[in-house]
Amino acid sequence: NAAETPSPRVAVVLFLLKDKCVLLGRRRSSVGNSTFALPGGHLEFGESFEECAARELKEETGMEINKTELLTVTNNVFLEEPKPCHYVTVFLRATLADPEQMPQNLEPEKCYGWDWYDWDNLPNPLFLPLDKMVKSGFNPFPID
Ligand code: 8DG
Ligand code: MG
Ligand code: MG
Repeated sequence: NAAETPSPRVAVVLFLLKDKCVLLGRRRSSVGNSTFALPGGHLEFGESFEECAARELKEETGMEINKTELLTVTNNVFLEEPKPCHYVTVFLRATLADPEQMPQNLEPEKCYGWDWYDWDNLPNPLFLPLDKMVKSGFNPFPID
């Protein structure tokens, strides 16, 4: 029954890099509630990945980005959640347009708050798609 069969959706999420840190927020959601996750959300019709990342970061934190680059894509199936869902998740990285900008929690119904976390000392628990990447040895920082 097509009306009851859910479809995979595209999500775009952002490693916002600042020195050795990334921006994470603790989710308030039926999917991954209370876990630490990247800023991001659903790709809208007609949008580029870069536009989506910039829009979601602005909506969620008020901040603006520079130098957005595509990193990788993962397939994330959440069958155990109250509302089963499937995301093709596109990961980008960027830096702040103004390094002095501070994150505001502009969607407090979806997030307990944003903060910078040292990549070598990430908080727990991480949202499962991010946790899998970290455990596989993925590193979002450019090699210099
Ligand atoms: P929107 O209505 O603003 O478009 O969406 P949102 O409310 O911001 O959605 P979201 O849950 O933040 O992101 C959409 C999906 O993206 C989420 O349900 C699962 C997937 N996703 C991952 N990894 C991550 C991640 O690290 N952070 C976020 N925010 N979403 C992620 O697979
Ligand atoms: Mg959003
Ligand atoms: Mg979001």
